[in-house]
Amino acid sequence: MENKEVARILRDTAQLLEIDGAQIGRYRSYEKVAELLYSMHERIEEIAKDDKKLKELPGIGEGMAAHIQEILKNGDYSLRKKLLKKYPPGLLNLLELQSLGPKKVAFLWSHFKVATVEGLEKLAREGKLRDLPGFGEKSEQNILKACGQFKNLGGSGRIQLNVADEEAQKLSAYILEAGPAVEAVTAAGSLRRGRETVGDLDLLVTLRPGNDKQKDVDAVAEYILKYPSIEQTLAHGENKVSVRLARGLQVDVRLLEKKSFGAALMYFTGSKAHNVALRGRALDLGWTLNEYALTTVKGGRVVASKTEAEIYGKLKLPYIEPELREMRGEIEAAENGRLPHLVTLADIRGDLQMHTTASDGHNSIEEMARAARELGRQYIALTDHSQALAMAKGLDERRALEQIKKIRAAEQRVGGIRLLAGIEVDIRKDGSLDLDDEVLAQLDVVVASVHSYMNLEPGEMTDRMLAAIENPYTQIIAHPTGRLLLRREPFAYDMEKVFMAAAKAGVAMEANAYPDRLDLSDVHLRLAKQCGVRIVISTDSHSTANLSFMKYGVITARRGWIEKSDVINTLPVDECLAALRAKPHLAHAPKAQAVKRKSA
Ligand code: DGT
Ligand code: CA
Ligand code: CA
Ligand code: ZN
Repeated sequence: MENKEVARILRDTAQLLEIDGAQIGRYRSYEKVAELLYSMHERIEEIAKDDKKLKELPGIGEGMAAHIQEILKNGDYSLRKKLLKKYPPGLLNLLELQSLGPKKVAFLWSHFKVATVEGLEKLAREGKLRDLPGFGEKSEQNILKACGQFKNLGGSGRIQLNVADEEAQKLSAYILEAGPAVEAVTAAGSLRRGRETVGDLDLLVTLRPGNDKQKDVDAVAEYILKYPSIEQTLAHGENKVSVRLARGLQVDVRLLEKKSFGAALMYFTGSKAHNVALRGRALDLGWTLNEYALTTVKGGRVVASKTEAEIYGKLKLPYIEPELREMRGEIEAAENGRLPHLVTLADIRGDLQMHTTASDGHNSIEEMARAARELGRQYIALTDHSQALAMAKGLDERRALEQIKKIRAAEQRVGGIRLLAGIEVDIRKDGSLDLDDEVLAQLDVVVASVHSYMNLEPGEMTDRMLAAIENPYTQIIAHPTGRLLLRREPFAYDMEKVFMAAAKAGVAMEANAYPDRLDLSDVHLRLAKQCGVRIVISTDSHSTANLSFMKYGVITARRGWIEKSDVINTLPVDECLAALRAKPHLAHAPKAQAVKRKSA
């Protein structure tokens, strides 16, 4: 289990205990361990192999160690389950709402038996909260706002793309072991289209032709239902099983014959709107299209069914990549021969944002470099935070200069990969950058981003971004909208105005590949491209493991119709550097004196 998952279970428990009216010390002990796990670099699963080591961690005594072992063994915790029998799980959603702590949630529960966001929203709208002790009109309005945000952020149980992807890979690997009848397992649905969040998984299992088809289907279905992390079987039909996995993820598995694979893949990849358009097109041509085949209306003769390309071909269209199938103009573009040649993971040569132990990363420069080289990257930029992010040990001028030297030295030692000295410099409230020009001038790559004052009025935020772009040292704006998927809304500002300014100044915009961010989003990437902005796809890695997040950035870019030629880090290193905005040359050599004075 991932640290995050264990932490989540402990946090749920802490919150449920608080609702339950437990002693403060009791629930705080769970909360503290959850916090520790969220921030810890080593895997708890590893540590827990030695119970003694586990107990050496701060805040983990005999009892807590046993709880953690139980969670690692069972994937859940008996106390949490017990509390969830007493209180509905919806209460945990209420706790996610900003402006509602466990005390208020407990009160609302005891008073109104309200346990869902919808229920709470209704009470707030009817004005039933304002007169309660400790609430008031203002707090009622805040609750209403928070409910709206929760729903926008997909609080309806959608999960992040990477989690869906990992679960799909695990389950697919399991199904492939079912026996010789199984030929392939393919993910369809929103996961295949690369949506940033996924509602449920749709897997297609293709079976080899055998003597007794239904017997094979039944045997494979039985096998799938034995998958260890299934929490509940939702449906078990003739060619389909639906299950819910631990942590709520729902999966639809469909078993089918190879001959209808193309039609099924097309149908279950969606999107629904894209399918509807294709079906209409088929009808115009005198055919019907369903999940089994494209057939003639009269007589039901099969026209095409084996591959998607064949079916698109019969519909007089070139193959349309899954990421484009959202009814955002892809069919028209396909008709006119104007489909984009989407960027691919293999096109990526470098990675221009990542962190090391110098700020809040978990690995050294050298470890990051070796891991990136292993993945085939030709160059990376090490971009630790600047001083404003004190919590993340951000670099001041003196440390930034030291870091440049360390990066140069590491490049010599590692070999086979170019290491660029970078910074992720904070954009202050007024749009100025958080480090002196003398230092920014010496860095190979200056990435600028917002980490504070995130709730400015749209006008003020627009001005702040424009000011950052105006600064001649800014080369890339990182995670330009600051959103955190399912947790924080994007900043509200005039995107088009900012993109136009960036294009004019030669400032690139980041497609941040970190799966919690995916920022810019697909829609914003497309707008940026239309404004003439160049794109950089970066992982924003905080550990060597994160370097492989690149694929999520690429798939998001593909959904934004981004082509290889739009993406700077598809270029060889020297061309990439040349494509970044040229920084002004300082009139003098950097003044060591000035730098010293500033940091003293
Ligand atoms: P999700 O799960 O909410 O992230 O989104 P999808 O796109 O995976 O949606 P899902 O799981 O409901 O269905 C998977 C695909 O199956 C969907 O993209 C298109 C196809 N599909 C499902 N229901 C219908 C339908 O009623 N009509 C059509 N034309 N296609 C459907
Ligand atoms: Ca789905
Ligand atoms: Ca589905
Ligand atoms: Zn950042």
